[in-house]
Amino acid sequence: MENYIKLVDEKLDDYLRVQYPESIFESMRYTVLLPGKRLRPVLCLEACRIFGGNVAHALPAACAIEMLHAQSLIHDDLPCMDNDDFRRGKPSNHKVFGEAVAVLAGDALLTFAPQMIIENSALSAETTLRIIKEYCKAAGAYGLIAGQIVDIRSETQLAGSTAATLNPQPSTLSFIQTHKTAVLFKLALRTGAMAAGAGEDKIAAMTDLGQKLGTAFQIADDILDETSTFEQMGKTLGKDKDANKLTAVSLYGLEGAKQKLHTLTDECFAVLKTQNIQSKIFEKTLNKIRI
Ligand code: GRG
Repeated sequence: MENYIKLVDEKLDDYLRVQYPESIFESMRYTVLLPGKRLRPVLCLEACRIFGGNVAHALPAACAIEMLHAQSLIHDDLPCMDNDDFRRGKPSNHKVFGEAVAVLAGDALLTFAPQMIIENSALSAETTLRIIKEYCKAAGAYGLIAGQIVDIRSETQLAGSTAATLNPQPSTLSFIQTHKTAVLFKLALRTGAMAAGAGEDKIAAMTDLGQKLGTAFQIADDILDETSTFEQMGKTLGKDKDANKLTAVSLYGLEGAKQKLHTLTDECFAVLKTQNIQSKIFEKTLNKIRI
């Protein structure tokens, strides 16, 4: 895991060298290079290794997915979205660089990331095109943006009421979990498998794993928002409850959410077993999420 993180950090540092106009590169570098967990690129590289690929060939796409993730964090923290002052233990991007630069840094990352995928000459044109298609779907109105808009809308609908009195639908929560969070886990795992030239059955297994793992991860994040500390999470906590957000905790309660989390992580372990995948990294990730 540490080796992958080092590879990713060095490559990101290299990709994001500061040049004119400095302010945009400094703002992009700031959030990307803060010490996040690097979960998505690590899963991408590990999927590539598992299916017999050369990890170096998946590295540009793994970094691109981390850039897309960082972009979503920068925009999510803006006052017009979740209005968060802290991220990864430090002031949010817009708190340091101002809102205009933070918006542009997010936009720049969103477009810089696929450029890195396209410029990777180690993969065939066909594989590159397929990964780019997946990237665009995951980032746009079929993916992250869809998740974010339903998340914001659910918050507005719940304002002034409680989750219980409004009886929000599990299907709405599931849409948010799938599109806001699981989408990048699926993208990472599928991309790693594609870079390794894995067969369609293996790529489909990564979709299944990514959906379950990503949903479990979002539920764990919802639980930790109520039970963790700033030091552990690096962001302001308790905001979901304050904002009356639709989360696994608001819908099912803390215990109910934990049960769902454990069921999902059990299902992830079952996918690994059925697929005969031996991966200490996947196991470690699942055990960490299980809280
Ligand atoms: C793609 C154009 C475009 C817009 C993005 C703002 C937005 C639309 C989507 C929000 C997506 C979002 C912030 C989802 C939350 C997912 C989540 C639990 C993130 C935290 O991930 P960690 O814990 O973070 O892996 P680190 O900092 O460790 O990388």
